[in-house]
Amino acid sequence: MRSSAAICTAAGRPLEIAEVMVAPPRAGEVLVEIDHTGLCHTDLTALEGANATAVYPLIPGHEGAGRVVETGPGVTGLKPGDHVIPLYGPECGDCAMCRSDRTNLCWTIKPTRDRGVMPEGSARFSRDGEVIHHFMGTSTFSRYTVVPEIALCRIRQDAPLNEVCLFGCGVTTGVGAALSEVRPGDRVAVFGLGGIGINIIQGARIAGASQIIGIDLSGSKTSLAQSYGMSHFIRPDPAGSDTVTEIRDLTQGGVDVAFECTGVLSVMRLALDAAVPAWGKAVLLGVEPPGSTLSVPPVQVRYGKSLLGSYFGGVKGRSGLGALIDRYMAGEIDLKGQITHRMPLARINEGFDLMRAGTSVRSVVSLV
Ligand code: CXF
Ligand code: ZN
Repeated sequence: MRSSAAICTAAGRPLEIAEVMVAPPRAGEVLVEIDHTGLCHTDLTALEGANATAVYPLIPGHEGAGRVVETGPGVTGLKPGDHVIPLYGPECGDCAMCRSDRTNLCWTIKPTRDRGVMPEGSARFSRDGEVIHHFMGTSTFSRYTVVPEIALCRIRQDAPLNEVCLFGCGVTTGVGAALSEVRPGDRVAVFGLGGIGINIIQGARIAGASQIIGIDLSGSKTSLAQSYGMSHFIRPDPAGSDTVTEIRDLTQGGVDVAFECTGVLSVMRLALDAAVPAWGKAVLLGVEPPGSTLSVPPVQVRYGKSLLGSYFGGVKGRSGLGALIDRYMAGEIDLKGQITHRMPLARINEGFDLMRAGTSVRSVVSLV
């Protein structure tokens, strides 16, 4: 079938809005009509040639919500009309990772996903006979996309697709990480107040943190961060200020949990240093430049600090996302405040301009 889509033809080019052909779903696959999609910084890495899994030309997008149009042979858990969120991290349900409660990762289809094709080995998108690759297994910048059944979470029908698309990445990543790492009364630091950082603040408040310190070089997100629960803000002055000392002074010695959402190695080290001795945790979310290594004083770890990471908020995509969406529907999680811009697919490049300029938190694009 025909579908309008935003295509990234090569690194460094603006997205091309064009019609593509979408082939029918094969075994275990599902054709989904995307209703709305958010724009995430990881999509920008594909546009800029900084994503190792980007195979050009490709259709980006991984923060969408839509409805099932058609199921391929062997699909048993979904039917046309079901509302779904595509998952860049699938849940097959029977690999060692899925069977373990220690991780939410599932690598069953990672090799093909990271080559821009379906698990069977080929792409469903084409234009004038040329193959167009998938991105992150989701390609939500196409009105119609094909996704493996194991990478789709069925959601309640009353959840508004033009908002809950954010659970496809940013909200789940941030709120989920905070809910799994923060205990009531904890003092928390969040380095980087972008789309992930502000959702960590929101999650830390829900988890009952007593103090939430936000740290960012720009002051543009402070009022949103405050409305989500930030109690203190530090804007480091690159020439001189000592952020770690400031955090220790505010917290009588350090935070229980420090979240790193910038991907800058020196900030990762600050997060570990800002964690309280003996039990403080530094949780890494930001993506480092390829091949980087981090240097840490082992004594901090020997005396009890931990350095850990978080992926998709620790949420198992198909079995765990529904509970988080229920908390949104119950009014516990806010989405509206972070949707700073809305636009149709035809204007998606403006959304990325806003992201580059740091003016937006989340832009949501309508495909219908
Ligand atoms: C992201 C989530 C935020 C941290 C970097 C990886 N995943 C998808 O965009
Ligand atoms: Zn993302």
